[in-house]
Amino acid sequence: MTFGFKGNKPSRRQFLSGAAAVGAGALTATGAKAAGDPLITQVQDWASGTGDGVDATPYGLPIEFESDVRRRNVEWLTADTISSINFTPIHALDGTITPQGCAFERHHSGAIELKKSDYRLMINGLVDTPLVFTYADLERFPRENRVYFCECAANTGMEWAGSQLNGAQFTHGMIHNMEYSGVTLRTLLEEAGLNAAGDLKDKWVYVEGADASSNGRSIPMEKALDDCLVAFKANGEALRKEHGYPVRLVVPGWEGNMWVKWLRRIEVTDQAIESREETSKYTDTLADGTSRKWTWEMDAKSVVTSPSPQAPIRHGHGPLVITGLAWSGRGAITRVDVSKDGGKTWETARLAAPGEKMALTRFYLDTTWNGEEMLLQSRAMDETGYVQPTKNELREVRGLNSIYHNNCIQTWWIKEDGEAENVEVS
Ligand SMILES: Nc1nc2c(c(=O)[nH]1)N[C@H]1C(S)=C(S)[C@@H](COP(=O)(O)O)O[C@H]1N2
Ligand SMILES: [Mo]
Repeated sequence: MTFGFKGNKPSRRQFLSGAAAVGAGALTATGAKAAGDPLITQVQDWASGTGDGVDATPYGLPIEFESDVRRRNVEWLTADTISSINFTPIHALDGTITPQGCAFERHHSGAIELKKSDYRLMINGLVDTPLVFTYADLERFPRENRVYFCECAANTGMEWAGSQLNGAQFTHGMIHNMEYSGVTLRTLLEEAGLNAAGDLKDKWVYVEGADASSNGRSIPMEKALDDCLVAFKANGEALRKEHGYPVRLVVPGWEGNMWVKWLRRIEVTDQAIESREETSKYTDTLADGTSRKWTWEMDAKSVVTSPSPQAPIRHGHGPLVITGLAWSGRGAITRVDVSKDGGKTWETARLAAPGEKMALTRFYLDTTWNGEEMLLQSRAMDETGYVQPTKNELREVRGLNSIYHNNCIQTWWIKEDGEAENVEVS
């Protein structure tokens, strides 16, 4: 059986006519043939006996054939794995939700093991009543469910000076997108009472984690009261240890560093703390040597996840699905364009679903490929009218000293044999 694709618009009739269409010169994507294929004509092992019973895997893992779909790190990036990062295999995923088991991790002092029964969350500082919550206390506040991406500000940071890492997992995989269940930060702050803080306009909250690094960050009160979540579930189940079990902070659209894991303390203050993580780190040195700081929002960005260096075209000529992800820390993605010629011409991609605020959006370009080389790019636009910049546009404003907040357009060179390589077209 062969899909009877003609051009790039398979109709239901063509699917039904199947193998018959092959003779009519339809594009054959795979090597499967109806006649004499033992996978069709012979009884296979898996049909000759029974499979596993229901209790073989009380908690399921991916099937062995998918064992390549996993987090990976880049060994030379950091001195050890305790203060390091690994990357989500975005080249192999589809849809928008990142399974926890392969969602990137970033730790400053390793992933700690903290039992729910040992968990305490303190709110102190300029509040009416300092409070300490247990895990069980948190479960008694009204809960919300929301899907957000979390992107490390260093995502794509290695690509500033030129193309470097060969794979979407490594260039763009410091991101995950999950459905969080938790209590709004506003609910907890109001429980402690904010009258003591006076005018909230110039107030801050300082949040820190229970790990040795504490990863403390200052967040303006306006954001804290707007959409931050104190989350204890992701994609329906408990957070994994590496993502902050049992409780992490979710700071929609803002750099991953502020998403404090193993959240232990929230202090209301009248100024920013100017902690390590918001001064010597997570600031951007400009060409004149000064630094940008308080660069909280993640600008609109996108990447083609397939085809890409780790997901080359293996199926020969004919129908090709180009797909990727787009996101913006400033709201919803409204449009994604795809270029096959390094940005000279653009086609508007199909969004799998209308963009959601501060969440990943999946895009598709259903097209035809006949072995021609492509310089594949994608360009995201968000509801503020912002358009994802080219590398040169970004360098003009930011110089060459930056690491963080690189949201430039990415290029994959697709070769005649379908292999792909990270190249720079700026
Ligand atoms: N307590 C604590 N929170 C932390 C960190 C940390 O090391 N300790 N790393 C931060 C950084 S830099 C990022 S990018 C995100 C990563 O979240 P993840 O490990 O769930 O992907 O967590 C942030 N929260
Ligand atoms: Mo980060």
